[in-house]
Amino acid sequence: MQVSGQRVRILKDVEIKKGPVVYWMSREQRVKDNWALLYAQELAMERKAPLLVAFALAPRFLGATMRQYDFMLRGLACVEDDLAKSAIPFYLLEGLPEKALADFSTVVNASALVSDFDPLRIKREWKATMMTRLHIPFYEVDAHNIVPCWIASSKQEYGAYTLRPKLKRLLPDFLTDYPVLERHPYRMKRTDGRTDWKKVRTFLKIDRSADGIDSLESGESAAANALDHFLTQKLNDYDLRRNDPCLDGQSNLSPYLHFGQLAAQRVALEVNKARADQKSKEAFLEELIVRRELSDNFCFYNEAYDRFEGFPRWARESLNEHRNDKREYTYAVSQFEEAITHDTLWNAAQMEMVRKGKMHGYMRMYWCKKILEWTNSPEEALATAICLNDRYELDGRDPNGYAGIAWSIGGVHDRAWFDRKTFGKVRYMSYGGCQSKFDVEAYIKQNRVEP
Ligand code: FAD
Ligand code: FO1
Repeated sequence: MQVSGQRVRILKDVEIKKGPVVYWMSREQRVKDNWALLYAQELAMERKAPLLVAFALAPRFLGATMRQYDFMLRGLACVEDDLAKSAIPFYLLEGLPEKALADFSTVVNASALVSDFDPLRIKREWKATMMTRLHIPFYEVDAHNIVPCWIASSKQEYGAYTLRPKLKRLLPDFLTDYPVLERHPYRMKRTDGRTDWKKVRTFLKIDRSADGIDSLESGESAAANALDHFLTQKLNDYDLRRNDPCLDGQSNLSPYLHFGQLAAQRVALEVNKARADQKSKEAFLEELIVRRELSDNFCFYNEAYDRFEGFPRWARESLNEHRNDKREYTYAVSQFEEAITHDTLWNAAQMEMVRKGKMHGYMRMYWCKKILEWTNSPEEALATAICLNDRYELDGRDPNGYAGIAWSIGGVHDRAWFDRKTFGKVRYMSYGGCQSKFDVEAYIKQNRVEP
C-alpha cells in the first residue's frame, strides 16, 4: 500500500470484495496529490474493479452563495476532464449525500466507499447518515492535513505552541512526495454522458445576488499557477510583507486550499525546495502547517467550535463578567454588511471582503474583534462574524474560519490579557494599533467605495 494506513480510518468494516470502488469526493476537489483518491485506486486495483468518483452537490451549504458555488463548480469541471484522462469517470450527483450518494452506491453495486476527512459538523452528520444507509466497507482518508489530524494529537491543543512540537516530530514521516495516480485499467460501461455544468446551477437553492469573483481562475491548474507565482515572486519577501494589508504580500492560496484544488502538502514540498529567504519560508510554513492544522484539530476535538461554549474557561468567565458593559456603538448585521459603521478602517476591510472575496489576513483579526466590541453579546458577535465571513469570503465555511473567529472573539489558541471593558481578558486590537503597523489611510483609500 502506498497510502499510509495512518491516514485511513475505517468507518464501517464489512467484507465485500466484488464491485467498483467509489471515491466520494468532497473536501479534496483535485486529481493530483489526493491521498483519498490514491487510496480508492489501491482498493480498486486489489479487487481488479472499476474506480468511480462521485461528488454530491448540496443545494445549499453553510450560507454559500453563487460566488463560492460558481468558483467550486468551475473547479469541478476541470476535475471531470482530468479524471477522464486517467479513465476514471466522474459523477456529479444532485442532492444531499445521504440520498444521492447512497442511491448511487447501490445502483453501481459499489464494493467500498472512500471519503475524505473534514472535521466540520455538517460533514460528520452526512457521514453518520451514510453509515446507516450503506452496508459496504466505508473509509475516511485525511487528505487535507500533512500529519493526519488524529495522529498529530488525540485531543484539543491549547495553541500553536503545544501542537507545533508534535507536528515537527511527525513531519518527516508524513511530508513525503506523492505516488502518481495510474491510468485505471478496469472500466464500467457508462450509461449517462458528461456533466451538464449549466444545468446543475439551476438545481442550487442559494442566494445568487453576491456576485462571483470571475476574475479568479478556478481549478487545479489555476491553483498550480498561483503556487508557482507565489514561489517565484512573493515567498522571498513573505515575512516582511505579509502583515501589511496595503501590500499584496500573502500567497492568495486559501481559496484553492479551501476547495481542495491544491494540497497543502504539495505547497510545503515546493516551499522547502524553493530558493528563498529562510525566515520567510519558516514564517510561511508556520501558517500553512501549524496554524492550518491547528484549525482542523480545534474543529475535530471541540464540537462547539462555532459557539461561545467552545471558548476556553478563562475567556468565557471574563466575557461573562463584562456582558452588561455599556457598548459605545452597536450595529446590526445589515449595518456591518453595508460597511456603514463609524470606523472607516473597519468599513474598508468589510468592503475589501465584499468586493474581492478575500480580506487581508491581518485585517480579519481587527475586523472580527471590532464586531465583538460593537454587538450586544459574544454570541451575537460570533453569529455576525460567521455569517459575513461565510457569505463573502471565497475561503469561508472552513475550519480556519471558525478557529480564526473563535481566536478573535473567544481567545481560542490565545492567552489571557489585561481585563478591559467588553473584551474581558480577550486580546484587544485598536485603530491606533493598526496605525502603528501600516498606513491606515492608504488601506482605506484602496478599499473605499466611490459613492
Ligand atoms: P497566507 O498568509 O499566504 O497563508 C497561507 C495559508 O496558511 C493560508 O491559505 C491558510 O491555509 C494558512 N493560514 C494562514 N494564516 C492562518 C490562520 N491565521 N489560521 C489558519 N490557517 C492560516 N482562513 C480561511 O481559510 N478561511 C476563512 O474563512 C478564514 N477566516 C478567518 C477569520 C478570522 C477572523 C481570522 C482571524 C482568520 C481567518 N482565516 C481564514 C485565516 C487566515 O486569515 C487566512 O487563511 C489567510 O488570510 C488566507 O490568505 P492566504 O492564503 O493568502 O494566506
Ligand atoms: N462539499 C460537498 O461535498 N458538496 C457540496 O455541495 C459542497 C458545497 C460547498 C459550497 C461552498 C463551500 O465553501 C464548500 C462546499 N463544500 C461542499 C465543502 C467543501 O468542499 C469543504 O469540504 C469544506 O467547506 C471545508 O471544510
